[in-house]
Amino acid sequence: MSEGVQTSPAFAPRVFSGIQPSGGLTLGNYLGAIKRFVQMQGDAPGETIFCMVDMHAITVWQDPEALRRQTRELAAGYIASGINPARSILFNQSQVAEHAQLAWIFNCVARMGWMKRMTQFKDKAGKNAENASLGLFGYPALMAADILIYHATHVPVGEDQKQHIELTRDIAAKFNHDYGVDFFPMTEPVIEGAATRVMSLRDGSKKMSKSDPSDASRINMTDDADTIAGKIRKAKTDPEPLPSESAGLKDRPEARNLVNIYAALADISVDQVVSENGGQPFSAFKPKLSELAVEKLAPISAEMARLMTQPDEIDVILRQGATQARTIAAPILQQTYDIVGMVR
Ligand code: AQP
Repeated sequence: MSEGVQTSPAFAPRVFSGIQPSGGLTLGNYLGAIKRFVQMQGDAPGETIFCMVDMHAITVWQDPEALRRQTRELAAGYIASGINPARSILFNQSQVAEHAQLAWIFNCVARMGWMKRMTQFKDKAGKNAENASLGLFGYPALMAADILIYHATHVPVGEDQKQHIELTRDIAAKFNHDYGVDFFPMTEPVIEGAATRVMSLRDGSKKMSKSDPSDASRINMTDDADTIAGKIRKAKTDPEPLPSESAGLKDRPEARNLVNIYAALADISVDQVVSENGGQPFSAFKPKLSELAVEKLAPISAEMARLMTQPDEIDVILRQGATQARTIAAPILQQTYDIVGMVR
């Protein structure tokens, strides 16, 4: 079991997480999410459920053909990284209608003021919030439904999703309170490791993101060795050599980011990275980081490419996963409807 996972006595432990097929997978998604999903698949005592959240992706414009390709490529990324459809439930969100059905109930539980405080909405809507989709505003209610339709107790995520998990708990608590039940669990976020917030290679104050207009800001899981090496060579740093202690990374966001990435890829601590490389200039550290990144990512991207030659097989896996997911989700939705007072 992963370090941060403590089970609630009232609810059986169950892990859920999702990723948007809103672009190609990045190193941030891999280190902050998928790599840890794979660890939890091996360690967690209950079911592990992983999703391609295509309904979240369309909260901003997605070209239909690109969305289909990105959904299959994300499934290939999960499988190539080690998610085994025989051990975890793997599917795309739109095939399990219960997510959207529970989201409607939660739209009626959550308050406008809660949504207005969400930093992801403010970041994504930018200055033109009036023109953002209603779906983007309601994104956290759908995310709460993704989690709670399985009574998931633990959600591994990157740091950026912490606020949304807190909102999920607020929605669960208000639903339980309003209807006088103890029906939805207080889900725990699991935010662990050296790379819970991988930053842009061009700007240490911005998160590495699939939708960043600059391709140089991120490492894509499909990048080849030369592209990875080129992006790391050009990654922004400062002129100082690496410190010998992790405290020396304070106020050096770009340096800290590269060290964190190294630690997460090598499965060692940040302290170990700096103690082994302290005093070196970045011109010496960057080639080491490139070599490590290529060693870890090349087998995954080769397997993704192989899986993408068989899209029909990916679709079969997703349909089977959706059927399994529905066996858990459908009774929970029916019980929710009963609690709310819907006649059936
Ligand atoms: N830079 C990151 N560092 C660590 N974890 C990250 N995650 C995303 N970026 C980083 C984690 O990946 C999971 C899936 O994220 P998502 O696709 O649902 O949405 P996101 O967080 O908005 O990711 P992107 O890449 O920034 O997508 P776009 O550009 O479409 O918005 C989550 O667990 C997230 O924490």
